[in-house]
Amino acid sequence: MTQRVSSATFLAIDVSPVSIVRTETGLSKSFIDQILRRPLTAPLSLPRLDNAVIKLNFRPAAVAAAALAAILALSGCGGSSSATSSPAENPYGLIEPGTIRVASLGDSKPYTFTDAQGNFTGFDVELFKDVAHRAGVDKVVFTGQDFSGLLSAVANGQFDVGVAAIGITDKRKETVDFSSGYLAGYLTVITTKNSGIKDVDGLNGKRLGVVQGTLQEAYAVRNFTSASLVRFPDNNTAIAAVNSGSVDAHFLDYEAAKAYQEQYGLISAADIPSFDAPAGFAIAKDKPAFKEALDKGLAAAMEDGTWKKLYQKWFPGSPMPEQYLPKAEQTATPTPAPTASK
Ligand code: SNW
Repeated sequence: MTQRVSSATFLAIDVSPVSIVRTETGLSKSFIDQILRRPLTAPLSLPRLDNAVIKLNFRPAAVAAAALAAILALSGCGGSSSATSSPAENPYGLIEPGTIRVASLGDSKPYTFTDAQGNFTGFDVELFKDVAHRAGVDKVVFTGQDFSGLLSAVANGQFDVGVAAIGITDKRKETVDFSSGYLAGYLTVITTKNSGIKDVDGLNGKRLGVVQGTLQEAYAVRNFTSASLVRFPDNNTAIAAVNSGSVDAHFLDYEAAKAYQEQYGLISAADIPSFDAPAGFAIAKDKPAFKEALDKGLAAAMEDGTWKKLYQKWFPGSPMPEQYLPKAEQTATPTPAPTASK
């Protein structure tokens, strides 16, 4: 997908006094004159100046800057290039056509994390790249965020998608759309070997870490009312606090908990099912074509065994949720149709 197809069109303006010296944009001089004189905030419908490059010979600078800002804003030339590209060039409405910008996490191993070279990898990362490829996009750029800011960053257009084991909930659907689900598992409390915490009752009166904005935080607020919650921006900070003893336990996703247990000799005190909130890719609400392409890619990755291969690679030994396996491998018998009453 290319960003710009035709050669640039030039518009030169001398704004002292405000007058148009030359226009090749197809807009009449009087129309542009009108733009330059009107309040910058008033609405106006203007033909889009796709591919236009605007040159100003400005005197004084402030007037010129204001005039340029007005024209760029009105013509859709100044912002992200998606505003100027046609649906054919940018069918998914991406911030930059041909590139998917992903908001993610650098410390949620093995879901999403950065390796020794600083590259994003993990189950969610590899699955997303595979799905993006099926949707025709191979350029996928991951950026680490705090979890708490991730969904709003997607919603306000800083990223095309959020990928970070993000559980689909009705509450979150108020902010973003989600692809179909691709992972369902547990939320886990981990602690040190000698904390004495053996189950959820053991959390009474203890300091429990949660990452801000997570389902763990919401669950703990509702259910661990006798624990003191300590909110962290990310898992690494929370685990450092567990290791230093400033909190007694941390509540996070099952597989990430497992990785930290192996790394620091921590133990699991409780696993809480979160199957009602399977993880999905978070997408801004106004991108139905993008969502459709991701859903189609996900379904194909599940049906041809790619999902299963990635699951076994990143979560070895973990129980496999059957609903994402190829249909032929799903053993669960469907609920029988209701029979006539006795
Ligand atoms: O709800 C689970 C889902 O069932 C699966 O186990 C993957 O994790 C979840 O989506 C929960 N994840 C948390 C959340 O959505 C934390 C995400 C994170 O720390 N990256 O809030």
